[in-house]
Amino acid sequence: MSAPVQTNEAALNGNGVQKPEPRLNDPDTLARQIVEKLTYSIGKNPASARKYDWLRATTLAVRDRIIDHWFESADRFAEEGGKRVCYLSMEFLIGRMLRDAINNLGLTEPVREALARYGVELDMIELLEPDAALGNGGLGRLAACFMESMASTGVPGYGYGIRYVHGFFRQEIADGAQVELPENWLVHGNPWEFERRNASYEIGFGGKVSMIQEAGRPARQVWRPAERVLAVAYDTPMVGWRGRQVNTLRLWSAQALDPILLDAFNSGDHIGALVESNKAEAITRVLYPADSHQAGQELRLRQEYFFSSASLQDIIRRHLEENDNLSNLADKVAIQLNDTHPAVSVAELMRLLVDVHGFGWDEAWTITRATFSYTNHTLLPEALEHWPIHLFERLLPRQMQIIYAINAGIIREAAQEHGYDDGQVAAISLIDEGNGRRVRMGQLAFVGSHAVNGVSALHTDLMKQTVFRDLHELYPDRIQNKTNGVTPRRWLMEANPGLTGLITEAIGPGFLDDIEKIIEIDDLADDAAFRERFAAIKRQNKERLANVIGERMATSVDPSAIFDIQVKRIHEYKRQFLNIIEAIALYDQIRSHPERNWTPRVKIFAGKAAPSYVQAKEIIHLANDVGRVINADPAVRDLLKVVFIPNYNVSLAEIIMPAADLSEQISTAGLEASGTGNMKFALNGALTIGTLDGANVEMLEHVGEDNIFIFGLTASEVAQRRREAHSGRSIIDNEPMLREALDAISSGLFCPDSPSRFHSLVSNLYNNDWWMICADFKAYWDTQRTLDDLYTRQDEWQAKAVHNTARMGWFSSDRSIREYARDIWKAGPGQAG
Ligand code: 26W
Repeated sequence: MSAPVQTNEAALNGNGVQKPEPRLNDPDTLARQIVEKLTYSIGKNPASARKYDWLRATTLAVRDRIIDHWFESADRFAEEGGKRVCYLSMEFLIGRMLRDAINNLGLTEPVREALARYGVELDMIELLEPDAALGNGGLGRLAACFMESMASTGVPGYGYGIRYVHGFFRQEIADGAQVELPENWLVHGNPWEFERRNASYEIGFGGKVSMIQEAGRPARQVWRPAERVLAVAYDTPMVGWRGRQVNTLRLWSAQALDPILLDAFNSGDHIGALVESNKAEAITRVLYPADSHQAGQELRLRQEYFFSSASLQDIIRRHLEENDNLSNLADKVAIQLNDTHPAVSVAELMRLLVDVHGFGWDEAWTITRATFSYTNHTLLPEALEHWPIHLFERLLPRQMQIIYAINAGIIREAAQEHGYDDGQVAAISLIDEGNGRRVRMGQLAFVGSHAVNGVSALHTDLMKQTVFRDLHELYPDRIQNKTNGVTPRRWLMEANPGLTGLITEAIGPGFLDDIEKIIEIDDLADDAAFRERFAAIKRQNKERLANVIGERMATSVDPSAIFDIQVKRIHEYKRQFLNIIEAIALYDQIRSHPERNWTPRVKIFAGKAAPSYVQAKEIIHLANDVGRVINADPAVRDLLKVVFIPNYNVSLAEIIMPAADLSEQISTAGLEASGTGNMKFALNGALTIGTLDGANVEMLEHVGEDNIFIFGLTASEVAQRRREAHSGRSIIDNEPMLREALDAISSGLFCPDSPSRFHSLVSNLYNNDWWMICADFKAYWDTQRTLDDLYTRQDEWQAKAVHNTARMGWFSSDRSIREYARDIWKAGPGQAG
């Protein structure tokens, strides 16, 4: 299992081979080489080439330049040595890559000019690139921002994940309801990736474990899997800012060892001959569309083990190419587990060290813990992974034994050194005995790591008090906080060139290299001329979004209205429902009081619901139904519009973030681990209306309480109400606006064809109000009216918007990565390697 199927052949002696000249970056050379690619790599005559061919040719020409930097990075690492970071993540929500690559290489203008010579517009062709949507939401997008920031801050490393053939589903809205369609990002091939046949590994499943005793060696366990599949690497370069460092994203694809069973085929069983191959390839066929529910299916566990084992085998092989043995593994690599999805790695690394490389248990355990660290991204109980023992045992029998042995060690330590009783032991055990016996992956990741982190200050505190309370007591130094961040290259420079230009003009280009320098525009909030230009750019960005809305949904929205935007996965805890109820209440008020001076508002929603999440899909349906009624009602005179933009993805986010006046971050306090959309919006000058949840708490500290609009229950108040078995009924009875909005929903006003469609959504509020929608309604409503009022005083609003942009530098993922590098990985610039 450990040896690569095809070992790296000894490299042919390349000395004396003349390295190609690095590619030049002037428009002339670029123009020439794009046409070369078009002709000789793609086989298209420039005279008849289509836009898509031009995109491919441009990508290939840009890719050559990336390769130059990629090899430089590798050569530098070979020379200087040091520690690599391996970021193991089931999801990388990268989006499009061309604009990011050329921006980071400083090639945007030369490429634009080169293409213009052939009458080709860069802005047009880049839209044809499919989004790499290998993730669901926040966790996957964070992994993508982190890859970019690792390269930008000079931390050498790899991302390891899965090359899903079908990424996150495409969403259409039919009659108001979500419809899921398969996503097919690889149909036209993927010019960014390189298949690496020499990096392939066997991955086993099932079978038996037996003890063997060889003369002169201690007895050892040998796992004989019943099934084996091949993991094949595909590498994509990840380009850092100014191309200083290019790292590798290595994604694994599953293949059968025998593509076809010839015996079966020859005996006439043509379908059976392909069964093995289909079963193997199924492992990397589709991304699970779940972000808050443990899937519980065997295929998911197979995916997790598949990419964990392949990545570890790859890390070990590379280490042994560069070092004598594995005892110094932790000095040379830091492995970050992005949530528990790769947590089986803890058991797998133990297996590789003990069974395959002959380490004693204790030394292997020391190496393992020193190598791994783990990030938790959610406290929602239904999202915490725990696998039934029988499934785990059947699929991964040796890893199950190892987990038992790790558990025995932890329990022994707790009992002997800390005097734990049975109840306390049950709380820290890796095995949940209460729930049909399950392996708790969070506990496994925790004990197998030297550092465990949450993704915002509040979330980290709550981790210590809730999911990991008992383990935290046992290992009080292990949990630390690393607040999330977003890359300012994609989310400011590329998404908002207008604002980037204005800031550059005002304070010079220094902030491009050190985003915290963006604070230098803070004083310009008092400068009327600057504010006006700032507002004019926002206006242009809103016009661009209004055009997208007009094109995709044939709805017209007025860019002078407040663009009030909530975009993110659809989930009850994120409370899109609260936002829709407020829209209905506002609709009602506008109709009842047409004489008042209403501030025009466009409420914009986008986001996908997990296909099996019934309530989330009802919320989407409601948003669409409400929009249809309100938008068609002449009585509201364009004072209110409600739009749901289908198929939210990274590329759409790049248009939406710069166009927002108001960012909705209204989760039930205590439930949003961090949020990162909140940061993208504020960086682009949106004001936030939000609860004291996740990173909103730290955004408040940075932007100041005058520049953010906080409302609602705090996390501890929510916990208190839940203990008191809070329900919505009495609140609804005493709050006419809320009651009328809910009555309107229940009456079928928005869905006359099926009046009971939303009855269960509403009755949940009366009976239980688990997400505190009723509890927070009034505070939310009042805060929205304050914002209406503020928007009429444009000077004040724009000054606050400037302060938001100016003070968001700290929320760069460069800062997050530097903290991980310094406190957890001990890797990267300035760290002893
Ligand atoms: C097992 C199914 C499953 C899949 C994904 C469960 C849980 C997840 C993720 C942990 C969900 C997720 O994306 N969490 C988000 O992570 C972001 C990055 O840290 C945070 O900003 C969000 O608040 C958090 O919801």
